[in-house]
Amino acid sequence: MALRNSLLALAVLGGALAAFMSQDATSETGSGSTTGSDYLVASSSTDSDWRRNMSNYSKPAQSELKDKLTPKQYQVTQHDATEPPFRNEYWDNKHHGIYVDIVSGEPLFSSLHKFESGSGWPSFWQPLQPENVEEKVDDSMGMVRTEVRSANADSHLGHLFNDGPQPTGARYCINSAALRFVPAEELESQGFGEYRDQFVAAGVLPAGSKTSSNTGDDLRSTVAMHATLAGGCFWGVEQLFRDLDGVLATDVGYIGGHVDNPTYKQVCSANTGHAEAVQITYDPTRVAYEDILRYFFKLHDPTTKNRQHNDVGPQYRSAIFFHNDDQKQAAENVIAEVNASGFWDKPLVTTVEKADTFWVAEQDHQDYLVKNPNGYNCHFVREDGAH
Ligand code: MHO
Repeated sequence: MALRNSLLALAVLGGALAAFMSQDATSETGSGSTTGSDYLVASSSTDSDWRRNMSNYSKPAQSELKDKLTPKQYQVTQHDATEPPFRNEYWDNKHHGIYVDIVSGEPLFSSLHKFESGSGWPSFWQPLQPENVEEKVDDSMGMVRTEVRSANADSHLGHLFNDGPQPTGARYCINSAALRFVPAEELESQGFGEYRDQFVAAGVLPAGSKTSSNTGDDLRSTVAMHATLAGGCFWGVEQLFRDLDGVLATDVGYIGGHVDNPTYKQVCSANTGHAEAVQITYDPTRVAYEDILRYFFKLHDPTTKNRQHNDVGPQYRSAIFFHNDDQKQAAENVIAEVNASGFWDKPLVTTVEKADTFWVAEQDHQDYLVKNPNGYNCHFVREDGAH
């Protein structure tokens, strides 16, 4: 993916975000809910149907769009409106999948490039299908910004800034109302099967579907990956991982139990089988999975079974939840390496478990120690095996 920084010069604005939020929010009507039924191109079933749909695409008449889109979708895509921050469908969507244009269905962005910008709008550091995301100078609102529009439907999508994370430094700040989300599991059935391998490579989808002979090896260097680790109270584990070089995003949640959608209270009861865990999204070109694990073994005590300091119970177990065979192998190797090093004076009790559903924890628990700097924290990085 070519770096887009050179194209971003016009978007550089001090306080652009604040100005964007205060000046550009329009009055909104309608619910803004984007469901499959809002999709104006029929769902299809083969691999690259979206390409076929786009090859002779013509945008529906305004009257039809007005009829089929919600008022908010219509205002955003056809009249360049901006929906309010935090009160839109996808700003905090942590599910994996792709985001397509609400009007045409052309693929635009991917959860594999989504990050938490704090802006209240869904934010991506690069487009999924760059030729579908066009840039245009926007000098409205007394500012010079880079507007982004979809190439086929010419929908207004949002704006592009240059204060995003590496590897691109770009921040595509997009209106949820211009998007429809296609869950990773439905890529093939909705005609976007060509993107499946990226989600296999990231450990989100299992390898070996009918259209995927690729294990994802050749894609691993271009997409973000997940590492899911449990090492006691997830507040402190998340806090330390957030700043590790190569980490793009962190989420706390529950994994490895037998109750769907558990609450913090249920997990605390120690009856659900879940561990408090951190799902780390990382850039494998900047940090290796093995190094994430080595750091993990320094920031918690992996020698106490079902316990981390004062916190006792299976929800506080030390565990590595692997997303693919390579991660499983790496976990076993690094555990053997740390045991052999004598860094800890007792053997590691860390379990290696297959990642099942990661249930994202309640909003209060996300970035807890950022919100509560004096909150409970029993995690620190050891330079030697001191307990
Ligand atoms: N002992 C801590 C654990 C918090 S952690 C998020 C407490 O009860 O506050 O489980």
